[in-house]
Amino acid sequence: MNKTWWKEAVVYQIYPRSFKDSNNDGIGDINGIIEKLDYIKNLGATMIWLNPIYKSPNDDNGYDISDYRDIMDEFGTLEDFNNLLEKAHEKDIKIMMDLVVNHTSDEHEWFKESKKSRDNKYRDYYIWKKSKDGVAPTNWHSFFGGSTWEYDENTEEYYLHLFSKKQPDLNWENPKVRQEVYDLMKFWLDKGVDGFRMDVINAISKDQSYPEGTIIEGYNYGDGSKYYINGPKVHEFLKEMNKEVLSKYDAATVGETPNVDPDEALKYVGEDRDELNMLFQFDHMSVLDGKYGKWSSTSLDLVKLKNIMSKWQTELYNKGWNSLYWNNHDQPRVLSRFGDDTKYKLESAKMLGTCLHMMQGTPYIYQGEELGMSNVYFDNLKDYKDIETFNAYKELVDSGIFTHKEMMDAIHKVGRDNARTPMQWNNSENAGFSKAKPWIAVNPNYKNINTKDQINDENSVLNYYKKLIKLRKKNEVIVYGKYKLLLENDKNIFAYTRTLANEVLLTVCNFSSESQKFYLKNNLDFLSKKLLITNYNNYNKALIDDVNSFQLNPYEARVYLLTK
Ligand code: ISL
Ligand code: CA
Repeated sequence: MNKTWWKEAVVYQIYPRSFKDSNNDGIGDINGIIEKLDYIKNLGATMIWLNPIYKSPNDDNGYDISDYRDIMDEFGTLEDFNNLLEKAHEKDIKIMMDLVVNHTSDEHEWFKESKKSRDNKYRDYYIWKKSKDGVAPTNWHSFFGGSTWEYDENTEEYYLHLFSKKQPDLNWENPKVRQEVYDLMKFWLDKGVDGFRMDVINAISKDQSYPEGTIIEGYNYGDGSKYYINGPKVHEFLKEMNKEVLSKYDAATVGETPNVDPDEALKYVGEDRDELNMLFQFDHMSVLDGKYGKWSSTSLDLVKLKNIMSKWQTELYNKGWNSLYWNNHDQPRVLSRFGDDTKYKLESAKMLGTCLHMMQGTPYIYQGEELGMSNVYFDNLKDYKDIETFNAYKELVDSGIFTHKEMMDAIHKVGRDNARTPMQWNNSENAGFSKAKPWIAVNPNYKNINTKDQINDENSVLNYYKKLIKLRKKNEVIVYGKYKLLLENDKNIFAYTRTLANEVLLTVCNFSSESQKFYLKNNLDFLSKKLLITNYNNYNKALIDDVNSFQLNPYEARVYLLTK
């Protein structure tokens, strides 16, 4: 497997709206990020992924872009951005931008033109269709609820929007659209940005016959995803993008790709494919999904989670590169999802970090994860801000599928705003995020969970994450070692090895709130052992313990480096 800088990177994801507000208007901004570059440097991250900062009417917090070459007013100016890029580069921190090109905002100039008339020269920048038998062209259900089609009275046609109706899908069949995308990518790369995270990039190619989706139980809509996810021309388009743009720069790319399995994934990130470097798969994010997807989430089956993680570790090995993540701006906090955000919050936050960071792939840390930030439990629907949450509420409660109480419970568990409450900097008002009322309320637990307290606390989650990152930088086996799952059927312990030359890294994680016995029937052979990290103050005991058999505390994690 060839070595590259992005395989050795550690990425810190910033949701700018919620990171740091420099001018006290309640909204995080670019200058706020600049203020905190030293914090990120100190953590050890080598690249920042910025959620969208482009001009946007913010129907979906920046994922609805109205101008790809300018900055959202609330976040600052192009000059501020240039400044951020320069300052980050001075500190050897790279910047990865979000590239949202499956759709634009309906307030983008292209769409404003496109809807003027059927013969406008921008008409074909978007996907317009006539009604079929008096109804929408297909029965597809939108990611954000309702139909994927919106009728335009003026030109008497429907346009496609996989997300909100303010996010019309671009028509990638049109070579002019593709050229526009390549040009705007070059605009940012020429400025010096170091890569792109590509929003729902596996949805850009639609089946041109626009078939009906199979009816989803409980809904009046059909699931059309197989006609637009991993669609017929997606690889042709990405190869073209690679040839026209990416091949000319040393940029890192990660595609956001719901609904891919490793075989499909390798078509995007196979080292011989000339498409993308990495992708975000969602198998582990949907492991708790029930009848109504994430909204009917169940409790964790660790064996299932281990199988998913291991499948990706094994099947991409030597062929493509994984991205490693537990959190992002769309997901609930992992501490609340797979850990324990009450009694064992420190232990389980560190354990989860260990379990992920010792795997193969580029780790992505979502702001606040390094503190053990957890889900927020607002009582009032009005305190939420996310369009997905509101639309799902409408769809599921108004139809009688969920009661108000059931839906609020679901929002507490999986709503996207769990990730979007302000970053917790200190225990002063608004968690030190802003002196003004933040755009979304802070999580009241900021008094106990914040960077200021954690920086000086040896035992903090923050200092533990720092160590995890340092270990990765020091030990090649963590980056490149070959993965093997141990104790496949154990319901509580997630254990695996990574092997490179004569080194074996052994990671053992207890996912339960009970003490557990770790025991390997097939003993690992080694000449010497070193304990690299553990989340309990039991260093001496752990060193004396037999690595093939020992007792684990609740949520304990240990990593040994064995030399053969
Ligand atoms: O958030 C999800 C599940 O709760 C996903 O279905 C998500 O909508 C999907 O992964 C696409 O996400 C991306 O594109 C969206 C945007 O709202 C998300 O924030 C973004 O990550 C539309 O641009
Ligand atoms: Ca601000």
